[in-house]
Formats: sequence, structure tokens, C-alpha cells
Amino acid sequence: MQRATPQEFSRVLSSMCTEPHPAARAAAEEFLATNPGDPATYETVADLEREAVSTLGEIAGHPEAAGYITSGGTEANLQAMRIARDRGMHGGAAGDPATNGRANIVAPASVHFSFQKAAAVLGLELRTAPLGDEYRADPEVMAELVDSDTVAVVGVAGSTEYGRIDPIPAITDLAREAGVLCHVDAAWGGFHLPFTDHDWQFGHADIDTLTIDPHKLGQAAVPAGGLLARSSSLLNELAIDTPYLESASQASLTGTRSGAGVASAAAAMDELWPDGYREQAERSQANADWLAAAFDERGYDVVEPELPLVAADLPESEFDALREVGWRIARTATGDLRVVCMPHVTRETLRRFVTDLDRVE
Ligand code: 0PR
Repeated sequence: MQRATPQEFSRVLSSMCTEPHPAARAAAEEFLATNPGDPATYETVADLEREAVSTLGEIAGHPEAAGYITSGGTEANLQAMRIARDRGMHGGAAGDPATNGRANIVAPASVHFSFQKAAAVLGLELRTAPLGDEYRADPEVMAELVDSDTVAVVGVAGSTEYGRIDPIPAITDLAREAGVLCHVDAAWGGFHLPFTDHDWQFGHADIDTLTIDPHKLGQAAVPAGGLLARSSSLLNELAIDTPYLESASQASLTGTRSGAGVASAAAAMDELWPDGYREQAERSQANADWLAAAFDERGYDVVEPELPLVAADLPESEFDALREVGWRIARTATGDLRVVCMPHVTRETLRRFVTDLDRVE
């Protein structure tokens, strides 16, 4: 069986990572030994982080957003839930959730498994609501799970399994009515969505915190996730005093952080926002539509790709045979094949994949 080496992306169809843009790769190498966790010492990388956060804010429709470059979507989601919990603790709806263990997060069933980790670490209960039509969140069903111990309501803008965008304005309404934090997970979709007409941005809806990861569709090097908050006071819920460092406080979860990730995120966005990302979004979506049509012509059930992610009902024997000839592919929890049309997945790659599919059918 062939393996994907770190440099070999040509058969990887299951990943949400991709080859970094050349400018991102160069910036990562240049800043390998710097630590944005100590911004007063490493000033250049701290400037790059401010620049990266400001561009992320622009992409998400709120250029004034506060935030930082995280180790990935998991950290961003966890930190957002921590803000929600601690706001509750400071006189919000949930009394003292950190210690009584009753506080909860309400999310759709499609939410990424990082929320299970966040709930476990933070001592919160994760309540997931069954999905409505087309693998999207159903805000009315979510509303039934909200109670006086809820500290956050979560929506997904680009779900991991099917690339679906939840009805974000209805989810923000639900959060507002309950008086709790509204978080949107756009870890994967965030760099594609500006080129669609979905209402997922800070500017369109009353979102408090947002995850948007440069190391996924942003074409930055790993590790570079993104946490944004509507205001710096919200982000400052996370700040810890750091008395012996030159800088006085730190909001990030990790202490020493990757300057490579931060610098590569800034470089990728400087290079690609907006035109490069738009072109890539168009190319990837066209590839996803092409692949969906190819599955459909062959009689497979296909989940229409709302974002560049195609799911199809492929028999297990064919799935296994395709893996055997070297394709790195994955399945959803219900057994559908999932192909993520990342920037490294070209039309030529997909043609070769479909040729192999015809051989194993
Ligand atoms: N939120 C969403 C919507 C995600 O899809 C993911 C990861 C996360 C949060 C967590 O992000 P980090 O992994 O950066 O912490 N989604 C992919 C997944 O779990 C991650 C992935 C990436 C998987 C590359 C495989 C791979 O090769 O499927």
C-alpha cells in the first residue's frame, strides 16, 4: 500500500490540511524559532499576528474583531467555550458552572468532536440536537435543549462531514433570547464562505466568537488556527497575568506558540486575500461539482456539495479497493465516502480517482 509522505499530497482526498502556499512555507521557516506567546520580546512576529487577526476579521466581516492565532480549530473552539463558561460564572445565566458541573453547551449533532474535548476539559455538558433537513442544524430542535444552565449556543459554517452551513441568523437569535454566547465554527469553511451568499459573518448576525483556521483552506502551514471575538473585552475573559515576562498578560491556551504558524498565516493571507482565495474557491467548487456529477452518472447516491466537499454512498468493498490502490479517503459516521476538495486536489487528481473507481466498481 502506498503512503502519503509529508510532501506527497497527490492522493490525499480526506484531509482538511493542504500544501502551504510557497510564501507561507518561506515565512514559516523564517520564524521557526520565535514565540508569539512573548510578544514584547518577539515583536516582529507579534506584529504579524496583529496583521493576521485583522485580515481574519476582514474575512469574517468584522475588521475590528479581537483574536489570536491558535494551534488549530480545537483550541479555538475550546477557548470560545471557556469564554462562555466564565461569562456565566461572572453573573450570567449559569450561576457557578465551573464548579457545579451543570452548565451546558447546545450544538447541532454535526458539531466537530473538538467540542467533546472542550466539554470534558471545561466541565461542561455537551447537548447535541438531531439535524434537520440536508444535514443542517434545526434551531427549533436546538431551542428545546436550551435551559437556564446553558452558557453557549453553537452553529457550524462548513461541517466536517458534509460541508453544510447551519442557519446562523436563527442560531444567533436563539443565543440572544437565552442571553448566552453565540459561537460559530467556521474552522474549515471560513476561507471559502466570503465567496458565497451565506449569512455566516459577524456583520450579518449577532455572533460573539468565531473559529476560522488558516491551516485549513487558508493555505498556511500547520499549526495556525484562528479564534476571533466580537470585542477585546470578550477575548480578555481568557487573559492570565504573566508577571515575569516583558508582556503583561496572555490569552492563548498554550504558552510557547509556533511563530512559524503565525508568520505563515500572515503571509498566506497577505498573498491570497481576497483574489487568490476567490480563485481557489471557484476552482475547488467546480471540482466538487464535477466529482458529484461523476458519482451521480455512475448511480451512486450523492450529497450535493454546498461547499467543496463531496459525500457519496459507496459500497465498502469499493472503498477498501480504492484505499488499497493508494487513495487516502475517509468515511462519515454513517459510512459515506467523503472527498474534501482542498487546493491540492486538482481536476487531474479527480480524473485519476474516477478512473480507479471505474476499475474497482
Ligand atoms: N472544527 C471543524 C469544523 C473541523 O472540521 C475541525 C477539524 C476542527 C474544528 C478542529 O480543527 P483542528 O484539527 O485544527 O484542531 N477537521 C478535520 C477533521 O477532524 C481535521 C483534519 C485535518 C482531519 C487533516 C484530517 C486531516 O488529515 O476531520
